Amino acid sequence: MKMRIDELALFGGPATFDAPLHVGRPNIGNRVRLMQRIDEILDRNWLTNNGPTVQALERRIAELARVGHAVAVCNATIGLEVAIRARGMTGNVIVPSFTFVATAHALQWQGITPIFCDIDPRTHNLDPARVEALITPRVTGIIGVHVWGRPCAPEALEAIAARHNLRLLFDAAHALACSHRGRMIGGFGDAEVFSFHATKFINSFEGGAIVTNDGELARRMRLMTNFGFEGYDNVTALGTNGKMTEVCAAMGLTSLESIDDVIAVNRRNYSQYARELAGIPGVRLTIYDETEKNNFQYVVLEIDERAAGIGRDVLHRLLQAENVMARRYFYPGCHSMEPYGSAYPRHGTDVAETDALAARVLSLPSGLAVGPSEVSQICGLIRLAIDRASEIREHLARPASAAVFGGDV
Ligand code: T4K
Repeated sequence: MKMRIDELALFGGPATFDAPLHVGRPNIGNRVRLMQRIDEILDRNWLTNNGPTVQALERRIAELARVGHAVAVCNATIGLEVAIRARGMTGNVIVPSFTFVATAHALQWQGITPIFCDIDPRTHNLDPARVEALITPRVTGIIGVHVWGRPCAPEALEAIAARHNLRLLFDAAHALACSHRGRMIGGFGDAEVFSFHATKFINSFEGGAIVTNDGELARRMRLMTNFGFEGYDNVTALGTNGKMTEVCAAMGLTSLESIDDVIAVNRRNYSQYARELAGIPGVRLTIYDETEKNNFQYVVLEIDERAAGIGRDVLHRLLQAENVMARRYFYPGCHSMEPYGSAYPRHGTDVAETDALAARVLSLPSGLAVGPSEVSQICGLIRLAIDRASEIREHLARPASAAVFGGDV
């Protein structure tokens, strides 16, 4: 454990970890089982197009999310695009700016303008009061995002959508196996979309699922993911290719068999981070409601520069130099990314909470690739950095240190 700041890699010391410790390292399930499934797929010679492995995954996801229907897709971005189109969203749609850019792109890709709404800094999610204030005659829907798997005010958004006759979808990319007031995420709004990207706690290499309790909507979304084909030679609707392959479904099913183990490890890592970071000034760990189901996939800090003595960006660079590849999820807000920053420059004016949060957050590594020793060392580095913040600032102010540091903080 490093004790002095001249031992920090930022100032020329050796990195704490020999290899990069990533955020979102894939959790690999039972390899033997995965290979068996892949063998079965090859033996069947049925590789995609609603094969039996995809159907099994869909049943498993519907069961887990306690919904009537699950439509597997090749990734959550396509899943969002399909749900948006199937639900008939047009014109303007209200979304948070504090999200992965896919939420906004899924709209803009289809010529729908995302109206960026600010968040509640306590939940990191859309602030329902602000959503209502943004409704105009051009707004046809709302997409809430359950950021970090924490529910995005589902009842409040459902009430707003009902009051104004708006469509309501949830980007549930982070929220598989999470609950809200005892109900599983998946059954809120018109439909919800999970991601099984490699970096998600359950993965199918790439993939996702749209879930809903609306059978007719599910039927249309399924058609859309397969070019609109309703039987051979019969195209009945505009569609795309959003299908999940059998190999991806095999990975998804195998990954789901380890779900309890992955959640247990995530939870253990999260609790250790909470214990070992407790009391460090200016460092706050985003909390989960322990009375609900959580997947604990994201370990997110908020750094208050005034209290900590150093800002999030200095801490980020300091950790990266140690091979702790912490990430600034989600920075910057979508409103300042392209094409949004140029196309809708004024949309950035009412998202002050988003900008402030995006400047404070730092995601730390967790998952099966991270154990107690790594968590301890990461917490030790954060504690050292903040205990010695004024010396670090002084060091960084020196021209030689700025050169080692890269000079862009
Ligand atoms: N909505 C929300 C709220 C989302 O967070 C996402 C995805 C979506 C929608 C869209 O879902 P998908 O269409 O992807 O199903 C990553 C993921 O690519 C993205 O899926 C995820 N959110 C987002 C939060 O994180 P990047 O651009 O930061 O990925 P990248 O390549 O930097 O990888 C992240 C980390 O994971 C790195 O530190 C390295 C590590 N990694 C990554 C891969 C792919 C591995 O160790 N192994 C791997 O195979 O977006």
